Amino acid sequence: MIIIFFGAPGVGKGTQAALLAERMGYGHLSTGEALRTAIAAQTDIGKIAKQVVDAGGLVSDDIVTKIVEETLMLPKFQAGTILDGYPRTIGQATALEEILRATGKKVAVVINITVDQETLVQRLLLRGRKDDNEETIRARFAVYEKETAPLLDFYAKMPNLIHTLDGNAEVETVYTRVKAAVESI
Ligand code: B4P
Repeated sequence: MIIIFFGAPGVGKGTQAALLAERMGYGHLSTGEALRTAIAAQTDIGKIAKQVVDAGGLVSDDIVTKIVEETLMLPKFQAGTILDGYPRTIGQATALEEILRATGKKVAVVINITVDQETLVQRLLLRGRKDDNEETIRARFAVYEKETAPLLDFYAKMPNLIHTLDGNAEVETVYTRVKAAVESI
């Protein structure tokens, strides 16, 4: 089962994906986390990704898709797979379809979490990660609108795939909505 967590920066994709993975025993891949790990370890990918992530841009489709392809083969990901923050472009979504076709798998649900933008800015400033300053946050929102939001049209062509839920509530309340979406598959 492939579950995609979708939404603007800070809607809680990572928070909800981690809870679902822990409670359901599924594999959890956050491409953002994978890139931050590569940056900290100063690997070749990390060196390329650092400036892009710090500026709020998107790392190239080839790099993130390679990370996804390798991770999906791990045993932990066979019972269930949670993709958190991937795909983020039409190119990534198309690449994912190809990877899944080759392994006979399909996306089961796209969980689209929504929260108004000003609440998100406050959340991210509070989180205070290196890429959570106001200028970078605004850049990430602009990238989201231009590159990532159009993916909703991409997945809307596949019947009943998108479950949109309100992420503007306490973490456990949002989780009950996430769980209901997964159980409705
Ligand atoms: P990500 O790591 O995916 O981070 P994000 O979108 O900013 O946050 P997320 O939605 O996961 O929010 P979270 O749960 O942490 O991306 C970081 C960067 O990596 C990108 O800008 C890009 O450069 C790069 N990248 C990642 N994937 C890529 C890809 N596929 N292609 C290219 N580049 C890629 O929650 C945010 C905060 O809110 C936390 O502090 C949390 O505690 C809080 N929070 C969560 N839920 C809450 C709730 N219900 N109420 C109040 N606070 C809440």
